[in-house]
Amino acid sequence: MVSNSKPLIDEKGDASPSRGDAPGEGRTLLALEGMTCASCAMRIEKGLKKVPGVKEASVNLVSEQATVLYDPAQTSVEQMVQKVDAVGYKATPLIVPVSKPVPKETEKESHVVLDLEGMTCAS
Ligand SMILES: [Cu+2]
Repeated sequence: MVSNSKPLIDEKGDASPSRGDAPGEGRTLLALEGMTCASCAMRIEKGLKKVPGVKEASVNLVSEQATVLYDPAQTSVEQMVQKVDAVGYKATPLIVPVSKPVPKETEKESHVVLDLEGMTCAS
């Protein structure tokens, strides 16, 4: 029953970075590039709000960041990034979902990539 044909993205958001939110809600922060004025910010904000599953989006022109509240069962950060791209800007997720695709090739390399989970702050 899922309209999304890509099965790989993320598990249902149970590991949402923000505790205390209602179940089925995810929050993400996107770093934005290419905005020059308030109407750029508006355009991105409108675009994000059109993504099915996005409940709330707010774009900060000064910090060049977008805060998005969404339903992880309906959408993913990938789709938000693609939407921002579609309206002509660049977005980079600052809070990456737990299951980021790690290329298998790294296993053959001599160094090890540690996938750290559960971190909430810098200390
Ligand atoms: Cu503009």
